[in-house]
Amino acid sequence: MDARDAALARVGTALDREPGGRRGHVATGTHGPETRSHPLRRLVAPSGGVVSLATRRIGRGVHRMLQGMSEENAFRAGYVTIVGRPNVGKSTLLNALVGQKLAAVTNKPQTTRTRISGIVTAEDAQYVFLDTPGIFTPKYRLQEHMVRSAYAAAKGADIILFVVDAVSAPHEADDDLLARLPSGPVTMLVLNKIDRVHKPLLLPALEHYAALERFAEYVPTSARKGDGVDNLLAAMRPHLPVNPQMFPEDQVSDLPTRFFVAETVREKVFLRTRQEVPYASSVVIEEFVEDAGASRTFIRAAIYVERSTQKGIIIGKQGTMLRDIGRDARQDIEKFLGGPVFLELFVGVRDGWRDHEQAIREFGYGAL
Ligand SMILES: Nc1nc2c(ncn2[C@@H]2O[C@H](COP(=O)(O)OP(=O)(O)OP(=O)(O)O)[C@@H](O)[C@H]2O)c(=O)[nH]1
Ligand SMILES: [Mg+2]
Repeated sequence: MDARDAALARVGTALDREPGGRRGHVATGTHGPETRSHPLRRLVAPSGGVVSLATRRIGRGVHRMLQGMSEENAFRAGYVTIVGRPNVGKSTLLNALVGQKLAAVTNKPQTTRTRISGIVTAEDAQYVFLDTPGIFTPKYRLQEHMVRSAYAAAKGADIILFVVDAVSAPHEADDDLLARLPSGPVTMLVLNKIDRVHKPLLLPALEHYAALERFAEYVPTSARKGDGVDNLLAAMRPHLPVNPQMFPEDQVSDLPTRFFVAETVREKVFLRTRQEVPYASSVVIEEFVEDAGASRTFIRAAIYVERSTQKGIIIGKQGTMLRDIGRDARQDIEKFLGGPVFLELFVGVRDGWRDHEQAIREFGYGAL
């Protein structure tokens, strides 16, 4: 069987797998859907900063090897970068894989601006996922940073999940993007949004990708419905390197709580505004105080836009828009933190910040 036939055989298997079905080792132990959907105060690093690699349980994988267990059963851990064009469902997929809302999701392209980590720990593997900004041709400096951060995350990955939208696949722009991705990491095709396509119509797209002989696996998913997500985890495991666990099993990201709070506010701005306004917006957490006595968290956040006309739009008539954004965001933040939140929002203007290196860095988008 040549490489193309082998790829097509895997495509057949991918289509035969029942969406949502559970396969093998991934479905066992601590990693049932029950545990993955728990609310999350335990998930992220403390609000103060990035948590360093944990040492707890490090060495377990090595230990097992020494005990003479086969490679197949050894603990595996590695980095999995999720890449693709804007709006294909990368962030929805990250959230589905982790089992909780981490990344902002909207129907507008270019929602994600930085790498977002999400960690899944199973009995026999730890997956450190990196959601990335959609890759496209950048027009201004912020977009250059976005695209660069996506490529950088792909470069350092053990596995690349190349996500395409089943509705438009196969798409020339996807092929161009694929050609620009590093060829080192194992690359898997994720054909997402299959809930929007009649199943037989997926076959031509899968055949197109099989003919490229580039992918180790082909996994159809509906990230929105959670279909195929467990298949995807199972398909990834053999491609992870044999490694000890890198993060404690209850840690869900290495990003600080503040980051997710800011992203929640930005998501609401994206959802409630149109045209240039969402793209000109950025959110900075100015104050984050956990008041143990009152058992509530006080958060003060600034929404920055580029022009005073945009400021007027975000505030809205008699402040109605800002009030709605604040209410939507507070509800999600309370779910995320698992307790009551007092959220104060204000709006500031930073002229043309998307083209200013210093502002881009201040807003947290210029790490690379
Ligand atoms: N029908 C359907 N819609 C989906 C699915 N996955 C994602 N979407 C929708 O597609 C839109 C974009 O989803 P995102 O997860 O933000 O896409 P993204 O690739 O992260 O986009 P960028 O961050 O802009 O690159 C949202 O409206 C999602 O609800 C899916 O499996 N089925
Ligand atoms: Mg995204």
